[in-house]
Amino acid sequence: VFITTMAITPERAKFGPLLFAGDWQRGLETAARLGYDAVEVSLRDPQSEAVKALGKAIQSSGLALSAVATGQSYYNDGLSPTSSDLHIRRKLLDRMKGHIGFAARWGAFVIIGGVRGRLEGAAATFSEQRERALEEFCRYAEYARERNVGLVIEPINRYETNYINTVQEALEVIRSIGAGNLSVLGDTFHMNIEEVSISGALEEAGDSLGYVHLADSNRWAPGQGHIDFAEVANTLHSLGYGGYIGAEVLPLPDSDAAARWAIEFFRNLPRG
Ligand code: LER
Ligand code: MN
Repeated sequence: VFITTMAITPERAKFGPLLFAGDWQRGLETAARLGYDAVEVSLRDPQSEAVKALGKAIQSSGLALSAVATGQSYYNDGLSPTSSDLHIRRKLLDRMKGHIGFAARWGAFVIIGGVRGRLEGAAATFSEQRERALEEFCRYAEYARERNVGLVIEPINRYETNYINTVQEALEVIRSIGAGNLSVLGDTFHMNIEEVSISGALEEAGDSLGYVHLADSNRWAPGQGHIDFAEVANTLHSLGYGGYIGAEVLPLPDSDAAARWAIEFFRNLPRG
């Protein structure tokens, strides 16, 4: 059996697939009422008052915190680990340390997804930008390891970023960094675009699969598009995966319906 979670955010985000954006009280209440085990929160500035209040509310909600998503530091604030500007990389490192500290209170994961940014400018500079990003990931991993926090690297489709698009690439990055607290986040929406086979890619990740986002082909709740989630669930069972499955979906037709459809769908997935 999987552990269910739902992605929400305390702030309006420049990133679509988050439920109850800017209304996290209702997000938490809804997740608890529908019987989710946990919530995943997308945070911008971990030192903000909103995040402090959110932390208290999660603690009293009875829900677990599954993960902290970090992409808003890039989407909203342009902080990227690829940047040649040390000041930007340091500012992002401080943010990531804050996210890791927040996650540590629940033993939650921290996601390295959209926060990677994009390789920009002349193609000749791409490899040094990538190298810089990997060095930053090393710093995050080291800080997280000291706090028993796992980091998950999320392959993201080519229309959103131009590096680490596939599970294969994420595994190579994990191998080259060589930290024991790094694993892969498989998001079915991205995998549907990038991978030859979703199940094949999950199998490739194998023991390095740390976390899963389930969204359908159109990024609506699972069941609203054409991904074969029975096959996905059976593959996860065959891998012995018993971790989180998270609804990271567009708030369509609205957040309430998407949250309800996702948990109902999760409950009806084939059991291992
Ligand atoms: C985040 O989990 C995600 O799936 C990406 O689309 C973020 O850019
Ligand atoms: Mn995702």
